[in-house]
Amino acid sequence: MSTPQASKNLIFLTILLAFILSASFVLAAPAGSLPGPRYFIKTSNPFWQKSLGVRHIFEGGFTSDLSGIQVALVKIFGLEIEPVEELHILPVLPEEVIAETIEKIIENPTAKPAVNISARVSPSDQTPWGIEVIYDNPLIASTSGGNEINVAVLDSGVLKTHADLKNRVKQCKDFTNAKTPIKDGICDDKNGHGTHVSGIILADGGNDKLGIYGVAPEANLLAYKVCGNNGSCWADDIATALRTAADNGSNIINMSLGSDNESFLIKDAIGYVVSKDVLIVAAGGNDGPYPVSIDYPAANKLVVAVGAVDEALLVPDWSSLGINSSTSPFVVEEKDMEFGGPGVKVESTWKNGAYAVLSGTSMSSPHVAGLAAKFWQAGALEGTRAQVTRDLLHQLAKDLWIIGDDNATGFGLPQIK
Ligand SMILES: [Ca+2]
Ligand SMILES: [Ca+2]
Ligand SMILES: [Ca+2]
Repeated sequence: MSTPQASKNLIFLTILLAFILSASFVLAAPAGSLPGPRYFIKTSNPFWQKSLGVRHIFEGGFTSDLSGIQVALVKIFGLEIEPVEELHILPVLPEEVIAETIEKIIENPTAKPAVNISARVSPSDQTPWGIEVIYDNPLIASTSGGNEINVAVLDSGVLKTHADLKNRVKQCKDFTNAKTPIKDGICDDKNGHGTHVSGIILADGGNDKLGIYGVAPEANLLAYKVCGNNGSCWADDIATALRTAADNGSNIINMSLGSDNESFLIKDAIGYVVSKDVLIVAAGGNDGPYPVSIDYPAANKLVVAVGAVDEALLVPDWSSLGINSSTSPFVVEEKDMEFGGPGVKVESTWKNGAYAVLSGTSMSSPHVAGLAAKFWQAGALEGTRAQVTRDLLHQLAKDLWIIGDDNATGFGLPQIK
């Protein structure tokens, strides 16, 4: 039984607690510094949402950046919390490739966004080797396809003004801003990774046709920045970007990012996205050559996982491995690698308006995503296009590595025949 005095005390304590919680939130997030660590708080009570601050609301709870004091207080009050998974973009940069990238940037002292024709820098190859093998044509001069297909790239953003991308950008959103969980019209890429990945999918050579070509140069780019400039990405921001991409008409989503552990927030979002007939393609990971080194979200069976191959179509040591050899062959299951794609010394668009050569499964995934855009079955029955496209990619795969469905390249390298 509570006496009037007891309830007065309770009200006082509640106000005091709210004050401490919000004060510690302010202290925990000084201007200019990255907040975090981030937690999922398992309650939908508005009091806690208000006191701790809401990043994103999900079923059964919400996320927030909590200070040590807040974590301690929340635990005293018996709330269940768990850390939000942190993922990373996945380029591998062997020494020789770093040298090549730096050299390329030094080579181009006008290393600024190419805003006019005089600042134009040419790629070393307009149709790099990855494009040649995907098109199965070593003499190809330009690419085509992807008209009216929307490809969302969840990455470090994009250089919207790059000559080979500026006509492709349809949407640009930032999910990493500390204060505003979704910012429209902003997707600056200070890392470069997202610009590189986007170019592999849909660079269109630019108005002057002197630039580089991606796999499907008529596709539209939805550039969703989910990773900070240091390359790390919070799972709740990714989950929100996935749902936003599906709700904004994406047909295909590329995620050249991953982590060893599965995030339940991303897993739930993938289920939603796939129910909207969207195909998700992701980098298999650069943690090889050990068994089960495949990363999530690629390891999710609803997601197309892509490992790396080099120009000789051999698998580099660092490309992650799935468990295909111990599951049913040519049936995609959890932790299976699904394809091998060009991922060693891949040239593409860069954050300075020029071009860079990078290696990693981050580069393999967009080759397959671009091919999916090219093959997207616009005429197929509503609700089945993603699966029809995925099946077609399986049928067009050229067997690589160990004969049959293998841990490094799954069905093989999908090619245009
Ligand atoms: Ca998978
Ligand atoms: Ca299998
Ligand atoms: Ca094989």
